[in-house]
Amino acid sequence: MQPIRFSILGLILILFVSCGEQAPIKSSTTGTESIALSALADEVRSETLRSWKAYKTYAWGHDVLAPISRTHRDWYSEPLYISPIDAYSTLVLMGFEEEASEVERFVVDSLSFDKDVDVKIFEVNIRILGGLLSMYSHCKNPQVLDKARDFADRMLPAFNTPTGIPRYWVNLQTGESRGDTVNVAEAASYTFEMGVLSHFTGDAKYYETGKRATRAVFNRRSDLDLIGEIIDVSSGDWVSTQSHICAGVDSYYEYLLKSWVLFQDEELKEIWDVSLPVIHEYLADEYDGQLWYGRSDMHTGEHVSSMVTLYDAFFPAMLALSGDTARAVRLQSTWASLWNKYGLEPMVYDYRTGEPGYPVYDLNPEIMESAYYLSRITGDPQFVEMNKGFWEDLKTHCRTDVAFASVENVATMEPRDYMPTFFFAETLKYLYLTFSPDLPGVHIEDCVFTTEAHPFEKVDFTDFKVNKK
Ligand code: DMJ
Repeated sequence: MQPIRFSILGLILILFVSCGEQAPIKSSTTGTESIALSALADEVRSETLRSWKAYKTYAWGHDVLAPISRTHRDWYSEPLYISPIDAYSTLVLMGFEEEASEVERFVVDSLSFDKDVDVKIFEVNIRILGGLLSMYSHCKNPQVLDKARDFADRMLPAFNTPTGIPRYWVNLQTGESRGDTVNVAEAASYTFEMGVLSHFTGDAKYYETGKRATRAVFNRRSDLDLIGEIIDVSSGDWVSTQSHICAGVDSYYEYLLKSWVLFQDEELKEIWDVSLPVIHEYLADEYDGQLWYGRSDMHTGEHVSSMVTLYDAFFPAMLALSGDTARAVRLQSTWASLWNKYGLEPMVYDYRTGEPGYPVYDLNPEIMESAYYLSRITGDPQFVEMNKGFWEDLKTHCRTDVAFASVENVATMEPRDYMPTFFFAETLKYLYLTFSPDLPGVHIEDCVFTTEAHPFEKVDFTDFKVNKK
């Protein structure tokens, strides 16, 4: 049982430190309902502006707003301006062009990545590189693309390992990297941002780097076609052989599918097609009348743990995007029942004991993201209703005088003095999109969203040619 203990400890540490073919969209809103929906969209929009103003008042120039003490936090010894870069695409989508332009000007005029700080390669890829690329795709300012390329070039030395899987940390100034043990999400969630950068710059090296890391993980799958959880970037040996779709693995699967949808790269589709059936065969767990995805050993396929994370609620969206609406609907109902048990979700939960493993709720988006995808793909109003309910709960338990705050414990709703950057990037965006069904050009039929919800229009990638099979 040793590997299981290690994995759960690893998971808690991770949490602390921090279109396939789609069914046509069915519209089922009546006139009155659409007025009610647009009122909700307006409310989300004005709450976003209120939170943005709080960020600007109390945390401008820094990474994150601390919404209760009304001050700021930085991830490292020097700020990298993570909240505004992450918020930009949401500000644009909601029509806050002036606020977005201010971020763009700051990025171009005042932000330098020439800083002697070690950054977490996974986190900065999805938030900073992804944010800058979506900024460029909107504003088309070549200086923004230069910033994105400069940032990616500072990330690349981390991938200089025998396996091609990046080390955990890289120093933005010296390129020195460290941390030989990474989880699968940290190992291989780079094809999307790196592919976009290759497409925009015409330089294939970025996408090739991302794909090499993805192949390195897939090529180390077991005879059952399962992958593990934690890997050594030098030896390529599995450090934890626990297989799951939870935090620490999630975006690896997400990027197989989404990179295929955006770039039409057959190789990624083939990896997804090998991976998905064994997820259903070995990880799916029918328990107490509900569908869960638990944890199994990658070599034996035996179930080893029923500890799940709220991040796993990204999976209904992926199932729906890949065409498996029936499973997506069932799984979403499992997650909704967990949310409704508390009124928010605990970050870690054991579905067999019914106890939280880690009771924090960090304003995470995944359950709302999946409700949004299902609302688009099925047209069933129950998913809009779901997001209405989640939004009500967020306002009840997380809204503060100036913005929104995470919660230390979903049983007590004790607030936590932190508003993560993905609250701007993802949570508010998916709610707004759910309540704005008629907004043109920004929904999943037209865009593919990164794991941090930065949108890229499919039409811009129809001539993607880099390193496709
Ligand atoms: C986001 O930062 C990304 O979606 C990441 O891939 C996992 N989930 C968090 C928010 O919960």
